[in-house]
Amino acid sequence: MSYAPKTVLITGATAGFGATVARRFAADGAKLILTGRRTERLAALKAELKVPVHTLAVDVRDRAAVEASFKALPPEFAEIDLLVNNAGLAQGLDKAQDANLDDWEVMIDTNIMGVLHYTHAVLPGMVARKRGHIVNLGSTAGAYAYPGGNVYGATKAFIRNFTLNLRADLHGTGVRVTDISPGLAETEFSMVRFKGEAERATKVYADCVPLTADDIAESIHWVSTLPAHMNVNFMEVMPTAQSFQTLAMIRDGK
Ligand code: NDP
Ligand code: 8X3
Repeated sequence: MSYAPKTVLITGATAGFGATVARRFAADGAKLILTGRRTERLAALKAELKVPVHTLAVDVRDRAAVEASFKALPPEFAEIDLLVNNAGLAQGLDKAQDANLDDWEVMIDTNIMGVLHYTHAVLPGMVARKRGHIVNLGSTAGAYAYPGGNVYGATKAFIRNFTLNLRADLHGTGVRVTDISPGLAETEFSMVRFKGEAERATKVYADCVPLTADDIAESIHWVSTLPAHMNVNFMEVMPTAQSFQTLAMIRDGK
């Protein structure tokens, strides 16, 4: 028998995967808690969706704000069945030796600390209720190194390892945990990575068929609606057009 989470919290619901996951669970009639920094987009999504929506205009990096927003949850939204730790970003594609330390800090604070802030906030309730599910957005970048991936890839490797460690700690509680690791998917991701350089961002998806936000929303929906006895630990999804290259070698000094 399949399972339907009744209350779903999605971080980073103002764009890309997060907005699409919100629409997917709204189609099921779930109550939604949606977060992001762009308040006008949160308001527009709330107006669009025909289900109860509670918005939290919170920066995931701000531990105190995340904690306060949980304490202030209206009672009808307090019992969270599914947390989708989606908010995240890459900043820059420079090699480590040329990279900006501020960019590294933003990626670590968002992709690692943001996930920890939300995970820490939902776990006590999920464990007490003996049900719940945390879906973390990893990335193929966490498994396969590429030039310029450096800290972004390392934050996603953290997600993979943290997800498995959560599984170990949550043994016997009934709480499920999943790492969904997409490959190349067309969202606002590259616009953010390249700090608004539209031409550069568009080239990332040119002349190929990348994943879409819908593809990943369907994947997240599938793992989150499986019967309670099934836990997908890790799911890696690539566009068919994407695969692997060989290891690099310097030959004759070139
Ligand atoms: P988008 O840029 O389209 O969306 C990112 C979302 O994260 C936005 O809603 C943004 O909201 C939110 N966000 C970013 N920083 C913060 C912050 N400090 N506080 C709160 N919210 C924040 O990217 P995607 O949808 O593509 O990415 C979603 C996740 O998927 C990320 O974790 C990304 O690393 C991962 N991923 C993406 C892939 C891709 O190719 N697109 C592939 C693999 C993984 P706002 O700006 O309003 O705060
Ligand atoms: C995003 C996918 O390949 O741009 O996580 O790093 S990639």
